[in-house]
Amino acid sequence: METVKNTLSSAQLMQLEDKYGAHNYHPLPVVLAKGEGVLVWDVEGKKYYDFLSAYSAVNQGHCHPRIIKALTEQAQQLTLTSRAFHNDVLGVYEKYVTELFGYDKILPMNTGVEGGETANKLARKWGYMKKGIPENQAKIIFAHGNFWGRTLAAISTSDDPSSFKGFGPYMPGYELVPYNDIPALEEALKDPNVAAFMVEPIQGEAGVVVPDEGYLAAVRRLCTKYNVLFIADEVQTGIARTGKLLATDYEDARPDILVLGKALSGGVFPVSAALADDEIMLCIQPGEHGSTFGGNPLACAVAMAALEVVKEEKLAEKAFHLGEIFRERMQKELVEVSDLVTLVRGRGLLNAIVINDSPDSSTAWNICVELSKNGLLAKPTHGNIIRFAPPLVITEEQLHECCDIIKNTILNYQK
Ligand code: IF1
Repeated sequence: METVKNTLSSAQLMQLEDKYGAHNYHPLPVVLAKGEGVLVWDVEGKKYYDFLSAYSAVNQGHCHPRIIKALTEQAQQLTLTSRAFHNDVLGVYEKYVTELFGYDKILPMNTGVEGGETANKLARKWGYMKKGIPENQAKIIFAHGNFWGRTLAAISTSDDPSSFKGFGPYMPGYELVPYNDIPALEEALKDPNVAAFMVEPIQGEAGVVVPDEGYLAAVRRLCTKYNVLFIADEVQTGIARTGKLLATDYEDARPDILVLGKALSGGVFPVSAALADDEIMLCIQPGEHGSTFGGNPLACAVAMAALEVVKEEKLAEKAFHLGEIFRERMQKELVEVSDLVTLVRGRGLLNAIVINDSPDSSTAWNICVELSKNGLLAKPTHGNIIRFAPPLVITEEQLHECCDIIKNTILNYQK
């Protein structure tokens, strides 16, 4: 059956969204109709480099043929059984993923925040069953500036009013410490009721905040010292985005619970997971956690293909190398030249520039509108920070072309 070809204009489609859709986003005025690799096209056929990658879910590039093939083949075979029964894909996927990341077991879910919620439940259960924390007294520590999703638990750990304001009351049992502050973390972990510390190896939403060298290793050491679980939220930093398979691979910092999402499926299907060893994972007994779609055959087939692409196309190595080129060019051609850009920071192909204006100014937004006119899509985070995260399949030549677009757009920008 032919797919219905859209005949509406961008303006008409934006009007439909405005009239019939919740206003829970403020997108750039661009209506996309096609994606392939690092490129996307709008309804009128204008081409863009995608420098957001759906918030690092499309690391493998839009509509990667290998992943789409896995999707379409499995979709004609079996898509969903629920976990009331076994299926012929789940066990194969579980073996593949646990061996790839080096854990005993995986608990498959769908969205990133469900992966985080699963990690929180595992940590609490482990706290009661293994650490001896009194019932309902377990605490989980988070860092200021954290973002792990939009559920009531996730916003209960947030210190960003745009995430939590107006949605109370909040989930108890959470405490915050400053990010990248080891003494403050050690002080918090001394509390015997602390079950876990959950942290992003690089804070994405906070504006690609990279901690000091050694921070992750110190987190690992302190969690071991105080018998606290180290939960790494690698939903955005994982799957080769920062130049290693995992951002925690940069240091001796193996998490006790690893949370994955986004590019685990290459952006083709919602797939997330929590991985842990038996001592933690087996604290959840049958019937104590799950989800209708968690671990469905379609998700498993897509995720295995998505991970194969990461390995075979050496996307982590590419991200590492191209990220160095990107930051060097931004440093030399923008930071050292224009007073509009104060710094560039990031690892691999997860980078951001900080605009020299107040967080509530519209400068970063306006620059992103100009960038879109010049054929490159990016979006500000936290007002004055612009994140640049292209699909990891971008070529060196394309990266240089995009650096030219970014440089010229910003140097020609008039406030
Ligand atoms: C939105 C932000 C990014 C995440 C980390 C878990 C999740 C996310 C580190 C939850 C999700 C998304 C959510 C999306 C925009 C985007 C985002 F700006 F919101 F914060 F990437 F930085 N851990 N991040 O970044 O995964 O449940 O969404 O699958 O909510 O606007 P999810």
